[in-house]
Amino acid sequence: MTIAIWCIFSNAKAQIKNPETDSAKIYGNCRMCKTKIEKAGNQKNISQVVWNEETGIAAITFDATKTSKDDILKKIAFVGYDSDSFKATEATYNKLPGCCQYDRPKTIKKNN
Ligand SMILES: [Cu+2]
Repeated sequence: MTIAIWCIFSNAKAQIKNPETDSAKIYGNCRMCKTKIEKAGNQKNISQVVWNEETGIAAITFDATKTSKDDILKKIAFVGYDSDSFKATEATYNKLPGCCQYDRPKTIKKNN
């Protein structure tokens, strides 16, 4: 299992041209979140996302001529996961399974 994942990872990475690497905080809880976050962010030969379930930090490798970190984070927000740059809609978040409904970052600062 571990070896299989490693192979997929190293293959995809090897095929990304003009690779740029970055990292981003993505909010999520569990292994299922990890699968969905990575599935949303990965594009063959274009981008590779590896999300750390414990830290919530995603390592992002991408072909800078074809996509950007923002594009990737947008795709991840689209399936329900907030990052520091993009927020999932309330409706998308509410559709996540209970175990995946992470504590959302508080971004709206209210002026009292
Ligand atoms: Cu989850």
